[in-house]
Amino acid sequence: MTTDLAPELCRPERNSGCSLDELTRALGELLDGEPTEAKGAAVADLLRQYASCEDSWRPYVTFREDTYSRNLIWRTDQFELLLLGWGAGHESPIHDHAGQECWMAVLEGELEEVHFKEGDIAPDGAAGGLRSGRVKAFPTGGVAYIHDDIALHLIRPRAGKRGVSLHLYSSPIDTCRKFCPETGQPESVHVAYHTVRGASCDGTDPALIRDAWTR
Ligand code: CSS
Ligand code: FE2
Repeated sequence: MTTDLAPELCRPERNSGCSLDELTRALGELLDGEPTEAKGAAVADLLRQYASCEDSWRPYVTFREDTYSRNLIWRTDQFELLLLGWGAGHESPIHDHAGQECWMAVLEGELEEVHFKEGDIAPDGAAGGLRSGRVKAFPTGGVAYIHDDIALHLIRPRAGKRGVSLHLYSSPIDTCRKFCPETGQPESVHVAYHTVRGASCDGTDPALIRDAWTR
């Protein structure tokens, strides 16, 4: 583990007893071993249950002017649990999920998901544009699932209001592709955290945090 990182950004030795930690423990047990459809359904159930009756996430969410916030709750080699704080008018880029599975539970507000498909690459290598697909709204308590075989997507809060969502990626996503909405041209981007369990890490190299949470 790296030593030059503030202790509050390192993975705690023990779970604190907050019920988000109960959720991460249950998710860890469930996601151990090979992924199956039954496990996927059970993950969605756990997230739905948490979203419908818990607000232990509130101390960990942040909001920013410039973009939606990415707040790390827990990370192992198998999965990553993040809280995202969406301000009114924020929107994610159109992006993929680096071959990983993504579940999103809405904890506050209503979030909209727009699907996209990549067009065929031209013989000269030019991107083939994007075709937009279905648009679906997820109310508080709703759970969405996506994988690259299903679609690319973008996420945004609805109705000029803010929103909060809980994201589970299995495995963690450190780099993904974002797509130009006009041309469909992909670009590889490193993703970063704004906070780790409530402690700001703005300006900290995300690779240091990943190393500190990898055991
Ligand atoms: N994948 C985006 C959020 S939409 S699923 C992210 O992690 O920033
Ligand atoms: Fe996404």
